[in-house]
Amino acid sequence: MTPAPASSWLVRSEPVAAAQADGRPLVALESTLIAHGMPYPENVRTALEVQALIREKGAEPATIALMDGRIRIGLSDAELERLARPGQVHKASRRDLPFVLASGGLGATTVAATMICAALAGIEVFATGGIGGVHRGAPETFDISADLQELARTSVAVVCAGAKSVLDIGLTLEYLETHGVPVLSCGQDNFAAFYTRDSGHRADFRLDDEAAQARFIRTKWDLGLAGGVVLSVPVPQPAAMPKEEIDAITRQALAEAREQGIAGKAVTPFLLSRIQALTGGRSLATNIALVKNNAEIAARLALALANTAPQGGSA
Ligand code: PSU
Ligand code: MN
Repeated sequence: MTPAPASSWLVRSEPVAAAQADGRPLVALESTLIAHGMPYPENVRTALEVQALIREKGAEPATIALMDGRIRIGLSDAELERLARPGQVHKASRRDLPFVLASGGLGATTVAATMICAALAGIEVFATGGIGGVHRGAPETFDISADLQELARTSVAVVCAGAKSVLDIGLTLEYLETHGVPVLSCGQDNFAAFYTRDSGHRADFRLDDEAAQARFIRTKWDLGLAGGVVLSVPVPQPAAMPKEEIDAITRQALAEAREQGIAGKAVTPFLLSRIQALTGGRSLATNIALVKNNAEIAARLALALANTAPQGGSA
């Protein structure tokens, strides 16, 4: 049997379909950070605010999730609410996509799965909070997020506040280098560390303005170098957390995860919620601030990319 085209699994919301028909730039948004990264109701409030910020900048937001056996590109407010309420929502990465779609369940897409769906829908730019990465202790646990392999193969630019310090950021950057994924930084030389601005590791290339970022990305894809690009944006200064405090809390959350035998895809949501509890909600405020900031930068990049024709070398 001839398989159905992958695009037949997609259902676009009306605003997304209209934006694509008019050739307006889009920014994809993930849903795992809504369903598994933040508590209700801050999660749905943030998701709505992020969408509004992208619209203000002249791009169209496309929040991606799995519903009723279809990949949904763009959600109504009621659908966002459904995803955000505590309940049975699958955390869906590349591995989980067929299960959630075939069973018709409700699925929140990770960075990896959102990249897959965005690429299928023809969306080049995606804004999130932080990417998954190589976990501390990975040499024993083999816990390396599928986000990194996805960045190696799927051509979407991912705007993020770096990777959380619960991860081994040095090894995460090594892994990305091995797989040919460029890490751009905006506004500073170093890769960001999510709750704090500076991971202590240099990004590969610093490109502060969106026209330069767009030229870089267009050149990569024009060359046939498939795969993603990471654009690291540090959390705005007033919202950043003190490094010593977040480091101590991270160590405690990691120890609790180990003691309780948390493994597999439960690790990241567990650590996030423990850090939120241990900081008395202050890490949540930081998380919200950085996601909003990333959305604005992503909207600017989407507009710039839409105006960046294929580069070509000089003859
Ligand atoms: N980082 C965050 N918040 C999140 C996540 C990452 O700051 O909610 C989510 C993203 O969806 C990311 C996923 O793709 O966690 C990574 O999970 P894992 O480590 O299981 O691949
Ligand atoms: Mn993992």
